[in-house]
Amino acid sequence: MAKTIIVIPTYNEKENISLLLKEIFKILPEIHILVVDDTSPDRTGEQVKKLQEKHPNLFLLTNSKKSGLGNAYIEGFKKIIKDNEFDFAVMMDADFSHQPEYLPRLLSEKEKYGLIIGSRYVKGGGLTSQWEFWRKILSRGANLYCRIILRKKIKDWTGGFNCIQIRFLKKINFEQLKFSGYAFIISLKYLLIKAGAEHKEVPIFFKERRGGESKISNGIIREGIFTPLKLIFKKYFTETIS
Ligand SMILES: Nc1nc2c(ncn2[C@@H]2O[C@H](COP(=O)(O)OP(=O)(O)O)[C@@H](O)[C@H]2O)c(=O)[nH]1
Ligand SMILES: [Mg+2]
Repeated sequence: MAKTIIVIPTYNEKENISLLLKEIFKILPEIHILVVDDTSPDRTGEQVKKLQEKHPNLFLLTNSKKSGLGNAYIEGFKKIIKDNEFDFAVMMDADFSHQPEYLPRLLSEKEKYGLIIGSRYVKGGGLTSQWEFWRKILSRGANLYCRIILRKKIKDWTGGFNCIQIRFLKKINFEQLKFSGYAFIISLKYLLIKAGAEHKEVPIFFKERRGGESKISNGIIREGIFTPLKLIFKKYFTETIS
């Protein structure tokens, strides 16, 4: 039977992680979950360990230092590929911005599409009104910019709530994905589609995080701005030179 694992990167999510994990297992009791924690100083990892006693399908991967969201996903994906037990991987934040009740919808056509995107920018989707104006503009602008530069018909490039067929994940060279934040998510979607994954966007409403603080930084925003250009330059040069 096809098996699915949800990968959740965490850094200082002690106010959210236990509640989130319990809620996911309530909705999908058979699901597997891998939390990738960068030794959060608030002891997020300890909470996961405690829940492991009750949930045998809950795994924890611990990195020794904070290395960014992208690195956490890469570590998680490498482990899943090595374990060779799963067919689908879901990417999900720990802060309730990605609501667990959307999981069944996100997973409902997983056999049909290599990449299913939980999308804020398709009909029926939406975004918290609590986001500051600059964050809304940045997100809208970034997505428009990616659509123009990368020329694929995705509306939500930066959204991190996605379901991926692992057979496509196996085709990706993770060395090309050494980014921390939005740049990682944009590049991953781009490379999955280049590897042959068909995509579909399903609407989600993105909520403000429940507890704790965002880790978004100027560096992450800068990286998000330059990476689509790098991707397209790389494509141009490899296609014209080879
Ligand atoms: N392991 C790990 N997780 C991270 C890191 N930075 C952010 N995260 C997690 O990635 C998810 C999204 O981060 P968040 O700060 O909410 O970003 P935002 O939603 O763009 O404000 C959350 O689950 C964070 O805990 C990191 O350096 N390492
Ligand atoms: Mg968040």
